[in-house]
Amino acid sequence: MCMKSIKKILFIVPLHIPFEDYINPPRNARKAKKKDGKYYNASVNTDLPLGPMSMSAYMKKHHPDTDVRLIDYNIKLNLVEEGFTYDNFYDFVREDLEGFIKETGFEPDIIGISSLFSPSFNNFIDCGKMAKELFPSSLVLGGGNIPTNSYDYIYSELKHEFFDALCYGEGEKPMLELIESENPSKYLQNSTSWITPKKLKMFKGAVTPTHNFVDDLDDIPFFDYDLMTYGNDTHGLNPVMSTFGTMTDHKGYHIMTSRGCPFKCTFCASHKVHGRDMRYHSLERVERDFTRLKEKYGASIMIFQDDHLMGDPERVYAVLKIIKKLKLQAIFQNGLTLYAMSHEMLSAFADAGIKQLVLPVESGSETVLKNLMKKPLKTKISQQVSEDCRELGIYTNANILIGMPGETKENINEARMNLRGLNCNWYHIVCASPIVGSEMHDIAKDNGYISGDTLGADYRKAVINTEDFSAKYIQDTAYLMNLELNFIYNADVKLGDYDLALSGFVNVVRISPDHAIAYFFAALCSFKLGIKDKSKKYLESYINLLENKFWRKYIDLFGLPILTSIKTISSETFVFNPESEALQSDISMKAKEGNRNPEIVGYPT
Ligand code: B12
Ligand code: SF4
Repeated sequence: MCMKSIKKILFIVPLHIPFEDYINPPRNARKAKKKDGKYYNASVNTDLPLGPMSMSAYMKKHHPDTDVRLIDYNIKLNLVEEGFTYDNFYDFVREDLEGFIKETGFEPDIIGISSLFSPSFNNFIDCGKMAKELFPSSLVLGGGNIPTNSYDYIYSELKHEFFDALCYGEGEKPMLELIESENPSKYLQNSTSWITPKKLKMFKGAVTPTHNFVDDLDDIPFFDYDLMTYGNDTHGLNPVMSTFGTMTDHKGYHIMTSRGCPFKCTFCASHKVHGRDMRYHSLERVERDFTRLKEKYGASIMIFQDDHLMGDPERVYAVLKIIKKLKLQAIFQNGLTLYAMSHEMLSAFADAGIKQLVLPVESGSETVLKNLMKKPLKTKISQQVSEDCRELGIYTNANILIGMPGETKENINEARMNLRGLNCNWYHIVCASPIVGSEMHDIAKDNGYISGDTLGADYRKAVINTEDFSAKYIQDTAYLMNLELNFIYNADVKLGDYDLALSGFVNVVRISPDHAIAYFFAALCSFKLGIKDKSKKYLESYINLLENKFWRKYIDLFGLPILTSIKTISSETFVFNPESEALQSDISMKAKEGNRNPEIVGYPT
């Protein structure tokens, strides 16, 4: 094929989570009932696929007649209202794609499949296989984090040669060069941005692909948001939005104003695609993009996907001014480097109307932060940021990882105890996951801490077994810490901020309608706020779940009251006393400042 004739490109975004997890959602996933009465996984993230949108814009800038389409199976599956009758993802995609061709008559010259997340690995492979079957004479390409890191595994071990080439790192320039080349096979063979099966065989696996970045990010025009032909609101169904309860509507648009991050956190693989050097869009460009998103698409929330927005603090002040000027809301999904979050900086966030921040606290143990995560962060900085946010009225969600290779049970316990005093509003406790491309993956592999197929693992599923702990221990402890920090030792309850606490618990029962412990604490807060009828209703739901084996285990562990009747509700109703040794293991906690209202939340006595 002469590439000068290439006009039609179809990007496909596979389902981000394992198909099995979509059909049979694990306990800790959000679920939604479809019309067949069955619960499906509702944790399918539908963030806008910025990679394909950026590549499309870049190619069209140079070749305006390029016809690009995009199918995002995350959105498609979220939109399925009826039940799901397919046995596997492959069959679903095949039928859907055949329908798409019939409907549009679109015959792509290139099918580019984008895969960022390890859990999507098998779906990425299914899409490649199916694309080659349906379009044998088109080029089938892969790009994103997974192909960048796993090209050798895909070609040499799995022998999946239905991918004609896999892109290494960012794809704007490699895709442009490809569509401009006279001889695509020769170009793919010679370019160091692409890995082909032939090249790998020829060099017996010893290829060293290189990044081919757009150095000045402003050379990439306004991203091709029009690719989202499902209607620009569909990604607003994104479950991620529900963690940002402070937003007043859901018109969120994803943006990335910089690329790169100089840090070397061992659990991160981002540098493999975007490199470690910072590149920024100019402030003029940022303002133009935000204005266009607001005026043309009706966007009201800018969802920042930058890896390291805080790289240049002066620029951050200017970006915040733009947000304020345009009267936009903003979400910073990836967490912001905490050492850069001085009181002055946080005040600027508050002044720009930012009401919620994700704090990448990562661990409550400084040993783990320094030695195992290589994260330049001290617990006292997290503490300060959390306190300043409270003072400024910014709601905080802290991200915590446990189960790093080398972490001991003592480290985890130390982290647990320290985090109880941190006073963030909500905690996301996840299991360290060996994501391909990260240093931690290599450590886990070299030491035999992971075995078999760990590609499907995301942070909800522990897969690392070391001399110090089993994966099951990490999975169970992560859940226990989630219950402890968000409920038993909930900072808002502790500090008497019952309104704020109640909103968190109500959010939980909305997502998990059988969450006994959330009902108990929702009842407690409603009672404290004087909303007695609501308190009674929540308590009824709690009582109805007392015989549920899963919850009873934790209810007994935390010493929550086994109520039989709720004729009269008083403070006494809510007194509880965790008796488990595990929970009492740090008696010193009860003396710590901030642990107020012990008679209500039942600290270990
Ligand atoms: C935004 C983001 C999210 C968003 C969703 C993004 C989306 N589009 O759906 C949210 C917050 C939901 C998210 C969730 C998770 N994320 Co995330 N996320 C990111 C982040 C910060 C930015 C992605 C992005 O938009 N980049 C901007 C665009 C321009 O770049 P790009 O997408 O990479 O595309 C470029 C290249 O990859 C390439 N390319 C991409 N596709 C294709 C296709 C072709 C054909 C070609 C040629 C090239 C090509 O060219 C593009 C243009 O340059 C990345 C880190 C990073 N900086 O990339 C992590 C990252 C992708 N996430 C990561 C992880 C681990 C997760 C989670 C598993 C974490 C969790 N909480 O459990 C979940 C997984 C969710 C799931 N299974 O559903 C890891 C993935 C590593 C891995 N091997 O799995 C990354 C790399 C971060 C890290 N710490 O290492 N994430
Ligand atoms: S986790 Fe964040 S701060 Fe650490 S290296 Fe990755 S992008 Fe940078």
